Amino acid sequence: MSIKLFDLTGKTALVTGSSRGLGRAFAEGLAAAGARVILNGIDEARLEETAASMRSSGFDVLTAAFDVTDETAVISAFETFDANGIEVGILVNNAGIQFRKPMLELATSDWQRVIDTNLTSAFLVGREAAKRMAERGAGKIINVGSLTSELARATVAPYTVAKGGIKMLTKAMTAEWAEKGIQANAIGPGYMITDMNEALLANPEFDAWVKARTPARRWGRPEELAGTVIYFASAASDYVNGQIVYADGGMISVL
Ligand code: GCO
Repeated sequence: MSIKLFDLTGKTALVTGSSRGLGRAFAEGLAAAGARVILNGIDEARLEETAASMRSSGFDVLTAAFDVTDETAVISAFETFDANGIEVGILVNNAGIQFRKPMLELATSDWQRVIDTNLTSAFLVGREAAKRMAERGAGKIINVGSLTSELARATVAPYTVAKGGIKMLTKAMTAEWAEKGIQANAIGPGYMITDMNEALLANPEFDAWVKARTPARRWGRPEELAGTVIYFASAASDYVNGQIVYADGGMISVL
């Protein structure tokens, strides 16, 4: 008997911020498990480029360009899904930006921009998805946290606060939506090899610190997160709610 627990055939997954980086890795993992994936971002050209690449791998890919921080745009996007008979059964709230500056020098506008993109967007998109999931009595929401959901690092305060909020938003979603058949959980990636971390990877001291501070003694590769997102998107996690799983080489578990 082949295990169907992790099979996403017949499911549609929306992954926000998925034209590159972790979002693209999540989309590719879900597609490989059988899901139709909807790529999201604000750069239509980049979205189409990623979609074409994934389709050449045989994946079923749609694109939806909208700004996840714009409530009107989010509502309109889901109305378009409705009009086209597209049921988002899996949502990965991945969209996020990084902005590194000490708080004493941080402009409020930069603080707000990070909070809006990394946290409020998860509420805006999550609310629209959950309205429809609740009607169907089923849904999977996977929020993307961070090591900074638990621990702070100097110069990334708004990112840290947003990611801490992602952890608690996941629990708030559980408190209100688990009874509606929606499982909300989170993934906490460690230090991953992505464009967002390019400056850190290029910094020999920071690179050495990550390798010394991580029990696995290396940075993570985005594709190494696919298994966790498939787990949370599949029937294998139907009785799992409000959890955050750290895929971080062990960093969060040691001093
Ligand atoms: C930073 C990094 C981190 C990692 C990740 C760790 O500046 O410290 O960008 O935020 O990207 O979030 O989990």
